[in-house]
Amino acid sequence: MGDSVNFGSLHKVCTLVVFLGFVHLLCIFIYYVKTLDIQYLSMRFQNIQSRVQTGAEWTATSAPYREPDPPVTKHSALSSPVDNSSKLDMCPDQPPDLEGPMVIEVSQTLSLDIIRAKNPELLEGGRYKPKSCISLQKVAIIIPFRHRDEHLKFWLYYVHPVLQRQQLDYGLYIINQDGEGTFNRAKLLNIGYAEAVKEYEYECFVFSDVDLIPMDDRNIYKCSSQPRHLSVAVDKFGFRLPYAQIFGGVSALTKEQYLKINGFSNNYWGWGGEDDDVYNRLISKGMSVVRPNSEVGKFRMIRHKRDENNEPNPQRFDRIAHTKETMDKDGVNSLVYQVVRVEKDKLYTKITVDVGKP
Ligand code: UD2
Ligand code: MN
Repeated sequence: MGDSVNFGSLHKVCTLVVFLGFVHLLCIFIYYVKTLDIQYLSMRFQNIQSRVQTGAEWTATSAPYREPDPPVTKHSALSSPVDNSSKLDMCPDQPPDLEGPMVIEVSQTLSLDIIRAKNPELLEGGRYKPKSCISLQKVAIIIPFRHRDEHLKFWLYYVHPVLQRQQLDYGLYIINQDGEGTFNRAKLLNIGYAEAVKEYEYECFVFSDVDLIPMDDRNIYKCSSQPRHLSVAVDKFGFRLPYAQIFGGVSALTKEQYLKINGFSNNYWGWGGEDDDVYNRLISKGMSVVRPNSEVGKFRMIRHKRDENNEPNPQRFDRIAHTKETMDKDGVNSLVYQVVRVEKDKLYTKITVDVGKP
């Protein structure tokens, strides 16, 4: 009897041991599956993060943004022995070679040859893309221009190396107004957009005055989920925002953001107002403006006098008051211009255009 009791308890103990062993194996299996999931999820999460950084996150009303391919697909399905780019990973959100604050001197004499020599990796037309990774964004930089060759040299000298350190896939477009008629900055910017999209699948457009040089390379020339104003602390304005709604200087819009506001007005002739009109457009379409902090957003404006044929536009206040009523008819959908000349240099694509008259 005693033996049979012992045997019974031994049987129970054995069953328990086998059961615990089974539970143990089950736990290991579940943990393993979960680990796989976590790795997969973290990969997805990194993608989502880079989409947020690239401005890919957007409201439900906008057109779908091209999501970067996950790295796994790139290695397996797309790799080929000749095409190295397919083996590359996406560039990191924080480019590794940034230097932070920079000293900007605008007193030395520069030649375009010196600047070309300093930027050996630039391709014809002021194009660049990093060799070691796939850029998070394809960016067209657009500069409205006329008779500011000295300023342009400083811009090229300082900003090209910054854009390369920022690991952008970019192209530089100088939109030069032909003739001596009244200057039209915003129309030149629209032309820059229209010409750039003909050349490459740009996703982001950075519109910059020729005289603004960033003083900190952490201010990345890229787009965000909302329109970005980059030149937040300009020396000329005592390194602070002159007013909260300012959108002039350097600003960045995704293609979707730009098209949503019908681009910029073509009807601001002469100095002023066109930047406030853009701000009105953004707000009226439910967007808001994002900015870097005033340390990262520091800029030097090269000193200059008011140019000839760019006198303050007396109509500007009246026009800004009616942005909402006019914007759907006045913009990239009503843009008319003539290309006079296209010059491809290693440092830039310069497009000389006839913008017409007021
Ligand atoms: C402010 C704005 C600028 C624009 C302008 C009003 C800032 C930092 N800047 O600059 O974005 O809204 O007011 O129109 O808020 N340009 C030429 N040749 C010319 C005239 C102009 O190339 O003959 C180009 C050049 O890129 C220049 C830009 O247009 O940087 C703006 O003109 P500006 O520098 O005379 O205007 P500013 O400094 O008052
Ligand atoms: Mn200026």
